[in-house]
Amino acid sequence: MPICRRKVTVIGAGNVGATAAQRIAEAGIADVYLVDVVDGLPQGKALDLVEAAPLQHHDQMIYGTNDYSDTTESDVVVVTAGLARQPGMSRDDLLLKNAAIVGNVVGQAVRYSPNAILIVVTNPLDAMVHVALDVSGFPRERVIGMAGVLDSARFRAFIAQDLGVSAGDVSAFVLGGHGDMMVPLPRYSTVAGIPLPELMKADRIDALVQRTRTGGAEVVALLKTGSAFYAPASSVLHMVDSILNDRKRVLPCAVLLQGEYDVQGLVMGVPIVLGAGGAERIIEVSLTATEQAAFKASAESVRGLVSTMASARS
Ligand code: TXD
Repeated sequence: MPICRRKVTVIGAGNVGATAAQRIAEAGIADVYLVDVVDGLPQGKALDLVEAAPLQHHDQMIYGTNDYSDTTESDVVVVTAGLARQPGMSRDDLLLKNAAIVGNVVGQAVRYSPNAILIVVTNPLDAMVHVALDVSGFPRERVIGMAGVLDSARFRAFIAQDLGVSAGDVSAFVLGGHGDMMVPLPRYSTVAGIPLPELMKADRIDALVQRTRTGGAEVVALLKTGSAFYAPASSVLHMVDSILNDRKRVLPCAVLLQGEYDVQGLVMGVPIVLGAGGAERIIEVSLTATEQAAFKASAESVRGLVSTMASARS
């Protein structure tokens, strides 16, 4: 496999971060710097991944560190650091705790990599993209949230299973904020170019849409401890690959809207062209009145989180 010495930093060596590091190194697209606040954790996981390299046939380096100066001049920084919700912790508690963590790690990372593209993964996703935008001072093109790639992969997987067709032939379209408020759009979802409503009855589509909305919770309920990480890590790989190889893939990602979709100053999931410049273009599609209403409701839930963070600061 060809070797590539571009540099990707992954902050947070937990389930998503370590698995994303593995995927990126094994894809042969960059060396990976894994960072965590816990001493030994990123070093141990990096060492384990390095020891797998001869068997996985790649020559990428994976370094573990607690020191951001090692991450100097990263091309891409992926932020997965944060806490999961603990018993007794409200969503707002998680919001404020993770806002503090994301603010801290982004501040340190951008000091050493002022030209990097940031991919934010930590939940609540859309709100954490706002924190990363504020702290980094980066233009919106270089601060991008990962959620839509995962949500649409889930929708694709469910459609493929239901129809008994290859998931690779299914293309799905999901807009809006991450979580329950996401807006899957069946009429823009296709199987080998055939619109989904041609292939599936409305009630079946509705069931898959609902399953997609609660896709994260379904995994959490089964695992009992922790949340999904294989598909989230694959989603991160897709985004990193599109950036590093300037593929200009059209992917649903969370970016700051400045008038697009009639939304001003809020981070929302929309289709973008993702290339070497980051979010190079936002693609606007026409929405029906119902879809527009669902998108607005999703935007309002993000606005609520942003104002909770603002009141906590003042
Ligand atoms: O679609 C999406 N965006 C998501 C988001 C899909 C899956 C997971 N999603 C969220 O990602 C999840 O709700 C969490 O907020 C993050 C990370 O999930 P993960 O499952 O990887 O959590 P872990 O395994 O608990 O790992 C978090 C790591 C852990 O090793 C901590 O020690 C570390 O984050 N951490 C820190 N690292 C560096 N610096 C600081 N301050 C720090 N605090 C915690």
